[in-house]
Amino acid sequence: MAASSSKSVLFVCLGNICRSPIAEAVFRKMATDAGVVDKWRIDSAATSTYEIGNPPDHRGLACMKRHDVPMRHVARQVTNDDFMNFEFILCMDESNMSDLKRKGNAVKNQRAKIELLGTYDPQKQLIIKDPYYDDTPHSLFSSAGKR
Ligand code: 6LJ
Repeated sequence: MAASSSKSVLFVCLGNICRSPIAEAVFRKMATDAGVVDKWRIDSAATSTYEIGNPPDHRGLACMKRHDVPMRHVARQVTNDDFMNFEFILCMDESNMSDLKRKGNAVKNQRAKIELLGTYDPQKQLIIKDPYYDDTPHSLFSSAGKR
């Protein structure tokens, strides 16, 4: 199947080590469980250069392990081609959104529909906040309940 006709989604956050690799891993698991993973191109990327080449954050890796969701990824930045090659670019917060809109405007033949991942949340939790500096029992990466 030609890349342009298959279904494709790119998850994007600031550094591509916390939120977007988790979204990618969970989406891939759901597609796998639904038997449609071969129909999809699924990837994630960063708006920034901060963590290029790095693996996912250890807190997210631990969380995915607890939930039996495989996650392996190497952080990369979004490219001009991403805006032509992906159907959907799903990001986490308004800062990601404005960065992506600005980058996308510099690309001719943009195909991607840029949206907040939170718009697909049935409970409409629209913004998925940057957890980088979080280490409280209420954070996404809470280690409470680990033992
Ligand atoms: C340029 C200045 C910033 C963050 C993150 C924050 C900070 C991150 C990070 C998310 C994923 C040189 C690089 C910010 C990966 C790394 C530390 C600063 C990096 C920021 C502001 C509020 C909340 C979180 N910036 N790395 N340096 N998020």
